[in-house]
Amino acid sequence: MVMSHSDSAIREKAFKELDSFLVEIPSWGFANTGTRFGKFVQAGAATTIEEKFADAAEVNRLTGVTPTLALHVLWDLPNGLKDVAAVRELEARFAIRSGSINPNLFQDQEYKFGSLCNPEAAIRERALVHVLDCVEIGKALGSRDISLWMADGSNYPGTQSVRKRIAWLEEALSATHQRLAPNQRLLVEYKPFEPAFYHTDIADWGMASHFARQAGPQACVLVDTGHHYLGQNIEQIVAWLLHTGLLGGFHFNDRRYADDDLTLGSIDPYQIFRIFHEIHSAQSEGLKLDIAYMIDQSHNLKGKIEAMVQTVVTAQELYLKAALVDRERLAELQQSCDLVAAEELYRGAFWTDVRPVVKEWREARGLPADPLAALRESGYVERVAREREKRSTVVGSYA
Ligand code: LRH
Ligand code: MN
Repeated sequence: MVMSHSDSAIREKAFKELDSFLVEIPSWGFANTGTRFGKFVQAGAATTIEEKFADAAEVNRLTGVTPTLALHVLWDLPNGLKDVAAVRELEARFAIRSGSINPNLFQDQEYKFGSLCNPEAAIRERALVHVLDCVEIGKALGSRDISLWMADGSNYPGTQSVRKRIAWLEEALSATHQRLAPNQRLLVEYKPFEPAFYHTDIADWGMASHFARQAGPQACVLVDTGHHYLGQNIEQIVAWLLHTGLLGGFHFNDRRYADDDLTLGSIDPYQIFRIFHEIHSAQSEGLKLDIAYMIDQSHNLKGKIEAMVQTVVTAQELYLKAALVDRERLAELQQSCDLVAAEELYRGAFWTDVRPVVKEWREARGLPADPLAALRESGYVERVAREREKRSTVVGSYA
């Protein structure tokens, strides 16, 4: 069903929804990334934090909804607090603010048997020092969220004490919570497996919820859409986190098999629609929500800036489709268990082509009606590829 422009009420609602929807983009999404089987280098990929801010500014110029850039500390601030002044300068030059601060507890050799859950107290201590440094970097940059994902786990049964590791992590997250500024949040990200293939210390939403509650009121749960077993009902998990007041944010991406980190909506756009529906429902029932919508993808084959713009546009469209569900009518049909009518109303919104009204919103906001076409017309990708090809820097590790 194509939305007709005459639906001024819907148009007004659409504009309001689109005005409120901001997406945070990851610095590592602009860098050369790959899999364990290799990395296909793109000449125009960003390798310096300056280039990552420049690419983020281009995405924000085209979409108008990505004012913040998620930073991964070891990759973007290798000298920690000493790099804050330089990042502040980049923020001012590119009018892009630093977003969530991501500690890196998975790269160093000493984290072979874990970081905050490592049996060796000295290694746990050093890992905690890194996380506390990230909290201070967040304060110095005015970033609200400390977004914590850990690779911690084991590969073989009997080789680690799962319960001892739970206690060590509780201790570390409480110490981290105590260090937070009043406006800061600790986002606890779960992942069922990889790189650990027997147990992962924060493997699912239940464990992440426990650690968040146990750490304190400024801790909540981050849902990476790629961090679920196939067949898991992710929107039900979102409904639970909304109900328990623990939903802090999302890492959006798509997958066919595991944590594939593909572009949002490329495999199962209906999944993201179902998630957004739970959020819009909670909001329409008066729940006060504070959700960080973030992208976490690795663009191994697609052009990195193109993939980022495509992802932001897809997120806007799916967010708006879900916002247009007639919730009042749906509640009646749910109450009367009129299954087919309820499903047709719900799915009908997903079938709705919102692209015309999103284009109208962009034009009304002085933005290019078609950001992807505008990117191609801008020649930005070709220009930075020429500029960056000249530099002879070696390509770094993950990002
Ligand atoms: C782990 C993860 C985490 C990031 C990393 C780049 O799979 O989702 O959020 O730190 O990807
Ligand atoms: Mn993630």
